[in-house]
Amino acid sequence: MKRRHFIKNTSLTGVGLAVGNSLLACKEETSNNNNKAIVDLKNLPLVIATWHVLEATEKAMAILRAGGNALDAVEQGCRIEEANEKGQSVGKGGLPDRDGNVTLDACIMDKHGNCGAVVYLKDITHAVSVARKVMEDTPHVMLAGEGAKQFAISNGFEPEDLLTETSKEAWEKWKVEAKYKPIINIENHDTIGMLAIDKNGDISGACTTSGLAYKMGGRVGDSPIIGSGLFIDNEIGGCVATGLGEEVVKTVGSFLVVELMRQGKSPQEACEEAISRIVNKPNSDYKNFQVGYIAVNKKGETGSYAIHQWFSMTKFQDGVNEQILSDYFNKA
Ligand code: SD4
Repeated sequence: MKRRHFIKNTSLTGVGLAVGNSLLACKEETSNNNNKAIVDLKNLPLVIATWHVLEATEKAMAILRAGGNALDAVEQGCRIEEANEKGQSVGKGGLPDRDGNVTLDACIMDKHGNCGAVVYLKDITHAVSVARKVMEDTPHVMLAGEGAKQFAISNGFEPEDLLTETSKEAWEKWKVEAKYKPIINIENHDTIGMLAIDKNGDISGACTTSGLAYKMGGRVGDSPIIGSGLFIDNEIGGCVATGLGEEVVKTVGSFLVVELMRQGKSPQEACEEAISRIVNKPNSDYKNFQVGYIAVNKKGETGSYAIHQWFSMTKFQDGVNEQILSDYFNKA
């Protein structure tokens, strides 16, 4: 059940270009099981993303401010980091697997609950856009490997070598000892998960990554798995994850956060509870890996939480685009 009330606010007329204001102040009541949210759309649009990605959120906000929808915003925002060769965890310039192959995972989800994903995609920079094509132009939700690549090429994506000189050098250095050990906040940095709410109050999200550096050939993480790396429920909110994907998958992290918000938790409380499910497992090895979540609810409230220090969220709302350091569990 969903009811909408549009209240014309004449005092805002004429300042429609001002950041954070909309010509119509709009209230929306959503009700779903136990949760009821009164949405005040004057705080919108907003965009949040994992880590320090000010250019990506800037791009997404430009689309939202121009009246674009949340789906276009998250896709275009993620593409900024995919094209950024300096980011070694996403798109072009991503660190390779043990055999020197850069393989990408990405997914996207819209306000209707539609989703698309690609896994183990080689030679195509904009994995998030291929994921969107899977969602919109195929009867499937996920394409893998060679099939995903051929689908991308047949849709006009140009194949290119994603392994840059810098990432190749790092891999060659790694091969000397060839020890696989995820390093907290280092090899995870820059994987991008993004959530946006547009001026209509509709939510979309996307997630794109080259996955963990020096992973086994064929390994797929949480990022392209709907419910783990990303989940959107337009009645409730959205969540994206970053960090050691295996641990996120084991707790179906992003779906868990959204369901906790449905039960009435704030985005911050929901992210904290999802992290506690990981660290409180018997024999959890959490001291040796990082997981971080960011979340937004239908009211435009946000939260972020991680196991370890130095995880951050980039948030663009009310004209302010800023990096916000997350609170974290491991304070010992
Ligand atoms: C993965 N979760 O492949 C990804 C990596 C990541 O920030 O998010 N890094 O496990």
